[in-house]
Amino acid sequence: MTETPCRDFRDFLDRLERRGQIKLIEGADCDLEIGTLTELMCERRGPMLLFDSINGFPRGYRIAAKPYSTPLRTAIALGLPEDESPFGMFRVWRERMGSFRPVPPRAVQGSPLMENVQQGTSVDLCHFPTPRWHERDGGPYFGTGCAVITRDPDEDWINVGTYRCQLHDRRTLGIQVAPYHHGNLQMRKWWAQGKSCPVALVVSPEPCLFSASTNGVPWGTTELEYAGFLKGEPLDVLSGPETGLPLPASAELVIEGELPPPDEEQRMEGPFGEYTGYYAGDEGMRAVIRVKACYFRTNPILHGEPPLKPPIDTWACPPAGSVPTVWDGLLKAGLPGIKGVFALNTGGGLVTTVAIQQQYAGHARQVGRVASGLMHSMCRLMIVVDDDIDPSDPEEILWAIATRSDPSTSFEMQSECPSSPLDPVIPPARKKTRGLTASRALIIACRPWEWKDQFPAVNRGSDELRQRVYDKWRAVFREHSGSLVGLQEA
Ligand SMILES: Cc1cc2nc3c(=O)[nH]c(=O)nc-3n(C[C@H](O)[C@H](O)[C@H](O)COP(=O)(O)O)c2cc1C
Ligand SMILES: [Mn+2]
Repeated sequence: MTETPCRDFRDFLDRLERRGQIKLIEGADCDLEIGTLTELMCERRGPMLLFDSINGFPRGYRIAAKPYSTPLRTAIALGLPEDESPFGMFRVWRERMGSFRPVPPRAVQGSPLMENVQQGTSVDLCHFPTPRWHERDGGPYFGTGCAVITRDPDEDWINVGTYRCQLHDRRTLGIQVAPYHHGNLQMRKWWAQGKSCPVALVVSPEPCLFSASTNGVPWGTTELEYAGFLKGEPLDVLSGPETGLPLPASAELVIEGELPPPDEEQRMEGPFGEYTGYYAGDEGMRAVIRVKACYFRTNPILHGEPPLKPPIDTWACPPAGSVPTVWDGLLKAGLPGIKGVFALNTGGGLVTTVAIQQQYAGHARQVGRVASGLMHSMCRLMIVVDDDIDPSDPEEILWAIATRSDPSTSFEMQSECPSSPLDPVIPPARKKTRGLTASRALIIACRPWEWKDQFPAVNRGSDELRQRVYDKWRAVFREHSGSLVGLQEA
C-alpha cells in the first residue's frame, strides 16, 4: 500500500478528484435524471459523477454516484495495486484478509456528523435529495450507498450490513433485507420478543466500512472490527443518543430509529432495479424504519449506489458474495492446485470461474463439482480453467472454453441447485411456492488431462523471451502498463 488508508468518505473523494476521476454536474433532477446520467457515464467507464445544486435542493447537498465502479477507483479506495487485473487485486485483498485480527472501534464524544440534528417531529428526510434511480423503481431510494447497524438482543454484538432503504415519507423508510442476512436474523429476534428493533442507518460510510458492510463477515463478528482492521486503526464511533448503537463518526449522515414488528407496521417496498440487471425481486410488504433522529454534516455528500445492468459493477473488487467462501472451501477440502476463484461481471456469482493447475485425471471436474456445491446462491455457469488463464478476464475465459472444451463431454448439467428470489429464470409461480432452485452447467475448459502434453502449444512468446525483450525495450512500454503476464517488474 503506497498511501495511507482513506480517513473518511470525503478523503476518498478528494483522492478521486486529484486523479481526475470526478465530474461535477449541476442542475440535475432527482427524478430519473441523476440515475440515467449515472447509468450512461458508468457504461462509458467515465469519471464518477458528483451532483450538486440538485433541482429543488440547496447548493452543497451533493450526491456522489457509484464512486467505486472501476477497478482503479476501488484500488484508490482500499489501497490495492492499480496495475493488476481485477483478479490480481483480489489476490492481494485475500492475502491481506488472511492476516485479519479484530480492531475494535473507539468511542469518541463529538464529530462533524453532529453539526446538524433533527429530532422527533422535526425529522424531515425530504430535506435531502433522494433519487428515483430507475424507471420502474417503487419510489426514491434514500439508502443505497449505506450501512445498517443493529444489535443482537441475546448475544450482544453489533452487525453492519448494506441493505437498500426506500423513502416512504418524511419520517419513514422501507427496508429490504434477505432472510439469511444477519440484519434480518437479528430483527426477527427482537420481534419474537414482541419488541421493535433499534436501528441506525449510515449514509456514505467510509470506504473500509462500506467494504466490511457489503462483504461476507461471519455471524457473531462485528463488521466494525473488520473495518478497523482494513483501516489499520480503530473506527471512531459516537454513542447513539436514541439507541445507544455505535454511530460511525466519519459518516456524512446517520439516522436512528426502530424497526417495529411486522404485525405492527409494514409497507409496500420495491421493486428496485437490481444487480442481476433485472427487476426480479418484485415488490412486497416489508419492514419499515420509524425515524427518531437524523444527524448530518453541513453540506452532506450522499453516496448513491444504484445497481446497474451488468457488466457495470458496484464493487470492482473484491468480488462480494460466494467467491471467498468457495475459494476457502476448496482449500479446506484439501484440493491441490487451486490458483483462484472469481465471479465475472454478470450479476453476483452467476458466472463463477476457478483456475487450477491440473495434477491428476479427474482433478478439474472434481474441483468444479466441489466449487459448484459450495455456491449457496445463484450460479448459472461454473467454469474451470487452467492456471495460464486469468479467471477475471471474460475474453480469456471464452477463449479457453472455445479452444479447450469439447461440449458433449466437458459440459455437465446439474439440476435443482439452490438459487435466489432474484434469479430471473425462475417463473413467478414457482417463486411463490418457494421453488427457488435452478439448473447449472459445469464447464471444464481445461486442456484434457490424458493428452495435455500433446495439446497444441499456445501462440505467445515464452516467459523467458518476453522478459528478455521487454527488459531491453522497456522504454517502449512506459505508457502502456497492463497485463504483461509472466513479466517481472525489475
Ligand atoms: C451495493 C450493495 C447493495 C446491497 N443491497 C442489499 C439489499 O438491499 N438487501 C440485502 O439483503 N442485501 C444487499 N446487499 C448484500 C449485503 O449487503 C451483503 O451480503 C452483506 O455481506 C450482508 O451482511 P450481513 O451478512 O451482516 O447481513 C447489497 C450489497 C451491495 C454491495
Ligand atoms: Mn454480518
